[in-house]
Amino acid sequence: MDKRTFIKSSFLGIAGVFTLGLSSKLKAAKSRKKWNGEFVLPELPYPYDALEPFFDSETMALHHSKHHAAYTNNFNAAVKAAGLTGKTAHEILSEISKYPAAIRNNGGGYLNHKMFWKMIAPATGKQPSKELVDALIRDFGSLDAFKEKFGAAARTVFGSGWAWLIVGEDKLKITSTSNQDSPIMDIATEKGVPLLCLDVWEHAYYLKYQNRRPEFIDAFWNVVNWDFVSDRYSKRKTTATT
Ligand code: MN3
Repeated sequence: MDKRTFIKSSFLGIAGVFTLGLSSKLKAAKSRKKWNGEFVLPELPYPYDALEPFFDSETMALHHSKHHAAYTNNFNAAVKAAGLTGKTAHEILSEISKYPAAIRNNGGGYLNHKMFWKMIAPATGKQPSKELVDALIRDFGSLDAFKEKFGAAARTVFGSGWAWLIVGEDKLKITSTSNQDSPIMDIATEKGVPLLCLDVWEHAYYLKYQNRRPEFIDAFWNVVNWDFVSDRYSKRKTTATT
């Protein structure tokens, strides 16, 4: 082998190794797309201070990085212990009557917060779509009457829980749940597809609003992500799959 051929073949050898390395990396990336059954704390679609002054930065940071993170970790542990790995959160919650309390509480906490973060967003002053407004007028009388009724449901949750706007079988409904229960659970008295929810656990508002839950509920209307909620209504989406 002369010097030139040697250099050429060495170069091809290096290029070959490089190409092989790249293609195995691509294969690995493709195989990663298959879900491994582990629930992951979702990133917030906005910074912690983006909902100021309505929802304060410190509450948002603790609520997401501590509370929601704990529900997520505990849900993973409970799912593993019960041998349910591979089922989606929606699948598990829709047959929650079969499972232990740790799955009900932490699975609800995991999925409720995952929905909640998407249903709120930095204030834009936007309103619901015409299609959704028409449905709210049909079922509650007016947009203001809907807000009043939803607010009343949120104010009157005794202790910890959530207020919900759901798509029921034939119309929109307002309901509330205790603890981390949700309208997608088979044990719910009012079942339906959630369009909008509000967390009224004290951890959601106490740092800024202390015992003034009604003020927190009033502030909530400024940060409702009506684009997302209207889109959910137009597609009648079921809840997130994981
Ligand atoms: Mn919470």
